Amino acid sequence: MAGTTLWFEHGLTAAGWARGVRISVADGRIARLETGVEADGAERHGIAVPGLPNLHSHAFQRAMAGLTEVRGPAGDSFWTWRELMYRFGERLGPEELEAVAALAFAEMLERGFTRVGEFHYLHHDEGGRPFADPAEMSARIAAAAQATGIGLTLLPVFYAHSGFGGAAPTPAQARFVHDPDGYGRLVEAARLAVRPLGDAVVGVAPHSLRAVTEDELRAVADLGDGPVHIHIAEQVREVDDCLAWSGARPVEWLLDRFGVGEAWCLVHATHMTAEETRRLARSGAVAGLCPVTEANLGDGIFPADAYLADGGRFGVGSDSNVRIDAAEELRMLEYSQRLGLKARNVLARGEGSSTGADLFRGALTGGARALGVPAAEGLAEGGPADIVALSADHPDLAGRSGDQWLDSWVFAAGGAAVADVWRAGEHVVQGGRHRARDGIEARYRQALARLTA
Ligand code: NGQ
Ligand code: ZN
Repeated sequence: MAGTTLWFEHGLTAAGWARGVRISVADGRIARLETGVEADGAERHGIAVPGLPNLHSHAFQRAMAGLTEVRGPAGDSFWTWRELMYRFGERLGPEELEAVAALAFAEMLERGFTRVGEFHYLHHDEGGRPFADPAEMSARIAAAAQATGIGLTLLPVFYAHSGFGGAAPTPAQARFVHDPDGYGRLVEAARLAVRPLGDAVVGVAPHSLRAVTEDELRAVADLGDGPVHIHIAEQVREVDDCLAWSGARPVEWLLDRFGVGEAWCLVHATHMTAEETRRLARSGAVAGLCPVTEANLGDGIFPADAYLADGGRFGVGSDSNVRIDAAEELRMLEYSQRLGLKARNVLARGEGSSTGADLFRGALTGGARALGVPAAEGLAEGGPADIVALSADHPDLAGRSGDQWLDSWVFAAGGAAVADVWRAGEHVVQGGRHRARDGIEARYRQALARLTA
């Protein structure tokens, strides 16, 4: 992409908002960023902001969006949803995974996300037998990332047990399971599989304290030099089971035994005491929040108010992909706090500060840390050319300026405000639509026809 030059009416740079922003792209990065300049023949666009990291996704679940909203025989919950999700996942082969992931990744780009942390655990074939290549399914995730252009932080999942204390996995979990040696081979193979992407990152992901023993967790956490992601305290039953097993709550248990720091991302640290909240905030780890999925699954409300007051870092993820929209995750995060606390502008950093803008900046830097890439609060020379252009013509953005653009994107316009997206300098979304959407959709429809036949 050498030679591409873009011009924006306004842009959020690392030094703040600027007018007349000209960006020269080389090798996927911002080689030069000038402000207060005329377009001078460069392509003209609206309001440029950095693309947001999506720190937690299970791409395959995109294909069951809307299919788990029928009431079952008694007490629908996260756990009854999980049974349906397992059943859906059982039929997905490599071709279906690639097709579904490509649609999910294209939609992430269309809605403002430019890098995804794919927490990937469908490793073995439909019968639970390992493929000849342990990274067969991981390679399909990589192929979907390549086809769409999204940045990939691949998080191969280690899964070995069905509950605390090393309980044997259930038959429905057969596709996920490794021993630590097999997992080591998977991570090696996954590193090879993502190499063609150029700027992919590979981390490690012990699934949850339910799925690993302490020794396994130590072995897995020691394996990588990248991010470590884990599901932690999403459900009240999970906290109760952990207490019954160990006498400690999940976050407490983890912080007591492991050197949880900047490399760690604790996904759905929903249920914490005030003390756990404070300790997690001070650890330097990132809380991985997935507000839309957490609402859909009835998880509970993360104590974001206290956590941010203690200096905690966070990012957002689309997780189950029942909806894919960066603005919507930030909006839902704030709205859950408003509903719980009966207050407004809960997560703004202070008086006079914009809630949408503060959430955006927080999720930008926290998300980057969680996905193992450098973080900045705006577009900057040397940074990746991962750029989202909001439409200056969208009526919800009319008459706005500065942080009001972010507030109006997050709380009013939502995803429809995203006009163009560049990822590593490639113009992947044009006029709100991924450039390969037609082919990706056709392949997705064929996969869905097979899955639902
Ligand atoms: C997952 N999803 O791995 O897809 C999980 C459900 C579990 C969320 N936690 C399975 N949202 O946690 O056991
Ligand atoms: Zn998850």
